[in-house]
Amino acid sequence: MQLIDGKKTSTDIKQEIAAEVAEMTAKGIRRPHLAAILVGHDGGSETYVANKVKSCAECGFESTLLRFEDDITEEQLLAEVRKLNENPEIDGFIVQLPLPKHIDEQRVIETVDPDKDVDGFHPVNVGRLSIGLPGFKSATPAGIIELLRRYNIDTRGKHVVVIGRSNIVGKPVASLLMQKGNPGDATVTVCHSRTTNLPEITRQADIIIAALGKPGFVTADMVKDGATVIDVGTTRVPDATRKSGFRLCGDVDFENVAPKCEFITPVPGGVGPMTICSLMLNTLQAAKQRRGC
Ligand code: BQF
Repeated sequence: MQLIDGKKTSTDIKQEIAAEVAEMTAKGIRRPHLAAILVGHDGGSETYVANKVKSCAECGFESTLLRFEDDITEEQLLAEVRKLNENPEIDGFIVQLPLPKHIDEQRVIETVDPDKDVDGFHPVNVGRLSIGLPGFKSATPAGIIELLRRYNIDTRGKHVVVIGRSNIVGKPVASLLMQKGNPGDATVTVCHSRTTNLPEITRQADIIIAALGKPGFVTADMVKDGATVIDVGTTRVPDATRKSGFRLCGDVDFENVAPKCEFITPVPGGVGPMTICSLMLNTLQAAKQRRGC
């Protein structure tokens, strides 16, 4: 069993980005600038946005955090999005999800200029990804692909079983892995809450990508010997022994699954840090495009 260290890989990549930004600024080119909109005070969202702001500093980016209370109206939020679209100082921005229930997330996503959509959630970028054109790729799938690449995990001709069909992880990671190339050239099965005989399908997988958001869902009986398991789950589970009052729980029963695996990602320290790092790569790309370099 080999552990896939997403924390270390993301640190390496952030250093590579910082070196490139240092070269840019030495040439007199303005550093990348990421903005984030955070609505309300959800604990998870607060942590995720703080991770993103901290990573910007590590990469040598500028960052701006715009905070609004959860009673902001949809029209007010859309106006803020349009301001960022038009602000020439901002290379890319994100609107931290989830949003309060009275706001139509899809409408917000579709208001972001696709050229500043570093989350890769706009239908234009989703479409580009699905047909293999350049564009901003959703950060978690891009992070998973980068881990497979850096650990030389061959996906060609392999059976990948994705559990979960979200627009942000399941669907785009399935798209990327079925494309030509390596990582790519995989035979991909996408399973979800209506799949029958799920363990029968996952037992046929060379690579399992668990992205359903149910702690400990993937158990040892669902995994064949020598499989690679990528755990995308990051559920906060109450834990009185921690000073934060919770711990992060993956979708995989790590303790019992890990001994059967060739490779496995831990939670925390697996896919999560790579998600942040892909957002940084998208922001660097946005800045370079806007500066014509
Ligand atoms: C780690 C996210 C669900 C819904 C909205 C590092 C993150 C998480 C874990 C992180 C996530 C999950 C993010 C670890 C961003 C990943 O050390 O294991 C980083 O910050 N994430 C998000 O922005 O929105 C979400 C999960």
